[in-house]
Amino acid sequence: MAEQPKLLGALRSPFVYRVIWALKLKAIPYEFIEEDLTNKSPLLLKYNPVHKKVPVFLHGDKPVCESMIIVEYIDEVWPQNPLLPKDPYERAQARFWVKFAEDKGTPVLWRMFSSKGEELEKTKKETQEMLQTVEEHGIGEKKFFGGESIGIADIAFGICCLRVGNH
Ligand SMILES: N[C@@H](CCC(=O)N[C@@H](CS)C(=O)NCC(=O)O)C(=O)O
Repeated sequence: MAEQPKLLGALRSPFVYRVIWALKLKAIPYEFIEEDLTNKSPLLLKYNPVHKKVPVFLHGDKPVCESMIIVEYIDEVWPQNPLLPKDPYERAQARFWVKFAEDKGTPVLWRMFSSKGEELEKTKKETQEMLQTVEEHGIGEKKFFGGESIGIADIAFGICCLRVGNH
């Protein structure tokens, strides 16, 4: 039997949940290794020497870093319950919203959670505008970004809800 993949993570890291969700949606058994980010393990430093951050996905002894790159990798290796559409144009659209989540969605929301006073009013407004953009142009009348089933853009944005849930 092939060795289970391993996920180096920390359950307080929102980025790690993207990988957990992808693995769960595809019903892939894996081993979770909890990292102490205040005292990083030799395993983390070995497998993510560039950023030294979680998540790191270990497939055999091959490490993959960066949450959304890991999600795409998992989708390519385990094609059941696909997270990216087959159609090239729809794939481009899904990647557009993943990039939007990375560049704009999560940074705007998290700035709001850590701001106070006047800055909070400004970041609240930015967050409302960002969410309105997602509603109008990303999801529209659909259930998920890609239509009727959860896809890669939903996974990218999902951590916004996690953050909300933590506050
Ligand atoms: N862009 C990365 C971000 C990962 C990240 O920021 N991970 C944090 C935990 S939330 C981390 O490992 N921080 C440790 C550090 O900065 O030293 C991804 O999407 O995987």
